[in-house]
Amino acid sequence: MVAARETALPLDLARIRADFPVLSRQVNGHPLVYLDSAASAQQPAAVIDAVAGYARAHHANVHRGVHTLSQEATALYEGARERVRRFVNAASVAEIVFVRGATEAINLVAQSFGRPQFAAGDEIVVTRLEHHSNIVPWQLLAAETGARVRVVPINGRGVVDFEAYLGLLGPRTRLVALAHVSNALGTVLPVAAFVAAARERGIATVIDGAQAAPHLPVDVQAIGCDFYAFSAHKMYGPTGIGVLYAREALLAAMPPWQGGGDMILTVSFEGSTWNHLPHRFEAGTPNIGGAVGLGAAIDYLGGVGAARIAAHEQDLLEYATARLAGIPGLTLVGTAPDKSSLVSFTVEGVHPHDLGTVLDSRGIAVRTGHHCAMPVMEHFGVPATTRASFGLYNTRAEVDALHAALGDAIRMLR
Ligand code: 7TS
Repeated sequence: MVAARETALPLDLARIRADFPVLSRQVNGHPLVYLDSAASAQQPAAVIDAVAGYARAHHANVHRGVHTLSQEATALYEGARERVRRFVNAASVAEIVFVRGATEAINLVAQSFGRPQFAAGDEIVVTRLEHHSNIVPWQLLAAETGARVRVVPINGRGVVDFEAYLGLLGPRTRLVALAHVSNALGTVLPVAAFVAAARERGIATVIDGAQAAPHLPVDVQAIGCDFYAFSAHKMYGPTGIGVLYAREALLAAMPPWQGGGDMILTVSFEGSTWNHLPHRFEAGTPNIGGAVGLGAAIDYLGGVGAARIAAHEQDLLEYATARLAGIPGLTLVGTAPDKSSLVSFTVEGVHPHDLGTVLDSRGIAVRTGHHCAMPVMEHFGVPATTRASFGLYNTRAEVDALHAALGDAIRMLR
């Protein structure tokens, strides 16, 4: 992918790992092997220090403050917005709305873009591999408006059926919502092609980029989408902060979704007027420290380099795939040709939760369960999988540790 186009020098993993304080801790008497970055990635000292530095020296409420600290806090907060704009290549900071995370971003689109416009019989198209946060907000919207959610199928490898998708786009389709990368399967979707087909038909597009932002370069203008959602905590930033990118023309026409301070220009009992974009969509005191941390995470990722990160993670993915495929009774769930850095699997005769517990006793953190993607589990006929997901700090040696521990755990549990 990108790594192939650019020269990607290998990462200096010892240096990278030293940037992440938590990676030096022991868990249950073993060095931590953190393979759950798809749920929440660890934070480098640069992020931790940026958040603490803000709290120590600059904290105050943002906007409308004449005093020095308020102006510093505002500059830091708005500086983070500009970093996000550059990170996703948005045309303007007016298109960058800070939210709690991907979940809130998608709910904002459903409630503020969808609810006022959609009517009975309108259709919302999602794919079968979506995280619940890109399904349930549309179901809620459908219940409120009489619209219908239609589902694009996936195949046995976890690839979304593009022909079936085209077949679902009809005169009543108002919106398409799809993941850039699947959290349960790792599938990378060719989102630009999906978006182009929707745009040709005048259909709005929402991309759930929660699993893409940490791993792939994101260019919202190249993708061509109307909305793009992601969370800081999956890209080495803090929890409680995320981003909705929204095309300015659409955002300008959307009613506010929450009312309160900061989103207004004037308030009177005769009626209120709304603030400029993007502040109209940020009611109340925002997560200022979180935004500062997200800005630091973006700087950190930029310092390491997207191409080098992608190359390293692809290497880990290929290595892990080959090693795990050699374990008798282990079945990989999600084998798309274009995959991001995680392996999801089942082991015959062993429950994922038992497996996860034994791995934890060896200091290895994996996630087990339905990964908030129950329709994916249903498709593959499994209640749950074990998922090992990789970040830029993981090593082949950690994959070896996983492999060895899996062998022992399977012998113990069968
Ligand atoms: N979309 C995708 C594709 C995700 O993977 C997640 C979280 C979300 C949306 C929601 O993000 P949030 O930050 O708003 O919660 N995924 C996972 C996961 O795979 N394991 O734990 C959370």
